[in-house]
Amino acid sequence: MKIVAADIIVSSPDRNFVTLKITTDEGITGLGDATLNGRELSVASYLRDHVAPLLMGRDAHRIEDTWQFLYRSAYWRRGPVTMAAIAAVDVALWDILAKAAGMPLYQLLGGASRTGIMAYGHASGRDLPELFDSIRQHLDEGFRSIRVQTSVPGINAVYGVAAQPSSTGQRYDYEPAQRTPLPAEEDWDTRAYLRHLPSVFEAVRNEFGPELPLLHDGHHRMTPIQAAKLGKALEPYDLFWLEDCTPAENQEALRLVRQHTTTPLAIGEVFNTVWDYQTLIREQLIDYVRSAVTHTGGITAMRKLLDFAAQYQIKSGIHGPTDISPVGMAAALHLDLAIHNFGIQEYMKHTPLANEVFRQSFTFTDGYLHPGDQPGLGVELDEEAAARFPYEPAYLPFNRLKDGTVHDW
Ligand code: CS2
Ligand code: MG
Repeated sequence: MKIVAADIIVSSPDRNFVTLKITTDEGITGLGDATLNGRELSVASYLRDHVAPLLMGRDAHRIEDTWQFLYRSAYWRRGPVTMAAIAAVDVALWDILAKAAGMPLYQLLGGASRTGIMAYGHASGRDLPELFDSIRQHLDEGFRSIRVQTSVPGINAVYGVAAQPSSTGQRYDYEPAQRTPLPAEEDWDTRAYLRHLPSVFEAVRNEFGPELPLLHDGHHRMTPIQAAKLGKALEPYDLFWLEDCTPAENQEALRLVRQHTTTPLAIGEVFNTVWDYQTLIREQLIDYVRSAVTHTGGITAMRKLLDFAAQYQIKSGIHGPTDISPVGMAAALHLDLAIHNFGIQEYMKHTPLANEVFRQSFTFTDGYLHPGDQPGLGVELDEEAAARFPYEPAYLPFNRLKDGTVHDW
């Protein structure tokens, strides 16, 4: 089965998405997500100008060979743009293979290892009453695990808190990337955050009890010793995980965090290859791998990464915000269902407009996701609808400290 076309569809139903559609000489098509929030056009160009010509005439079923060819023949390896482009091709070829086999992708990945995929939802609030309402709303929607993000007294805009007006006045509800000509500047104060957050989790535990799995995203903002301090302070509240507690380019930094706290740690959404995890996994410095299929070289690479993690009893916690398209989300769900070392799956719902463009067959029932049993990924792209929403420039915000220093957002 030969590849005869590779089309890159850039669409913006409420937010930008980049989708690769590969077509074969037998008329079977496959989709891959190549969305890199705030840098979407760079991956679209990488695919359109450099990768698509290389795919013409290739055997669509030589997935591993195509992966290695794209990774090694580029000479320049790794990085978010390259690995998102390779991921899109990889996932589209797995979609085609599963469609050709007439079965849902998870069956090709070894079949189902569970009946459903535990998902966590994003609750947030500017204050405790608003946060409690948001948690109740998510429980009513069926979520059985909740990520908690709150505003911090003295800080104007904090990551992950819906309904707070950012410096551009736009709401956070669905999307941190804002359609502004330049990135929005936000403020940050780690000491204020460290003073405030434990009291929030104490209040949430008092209100919702000891059992509800609670997660929190530190969003890369603490130094290793600050992260150690927070992890320790949160131990009484038994978090499912503390995510991205410190920037992890320097993987050894997590040794200091690990020394001081037993709060489980999740890291990896900004990572792109298994190499970014070597020390973290080999030294047991994390408990959950947060990579997205879309940003880590696709199904082929993610399976190898999670197999490596499994040897250290480290589980998956695949990244699933709205800037991972429904195609990328479906790929994650097929992997989630098949792997043994599954931990939890992030689930931020896409908007109705996005669901007009991407017709999905995955389901969410009583807290559990399932990819469905359609052949392939189970997601189709409505190209007419996609054409109605042309690309719109959008940027993620950035942070400055009180003294004007640029800080991790
Ligand atoms: C976040 C993301 O969901 C998460 O865990 O860290 O929402 C992240 O901010 C976005 O993906 C950035 O594009
Ligand atoms: Mg995160």
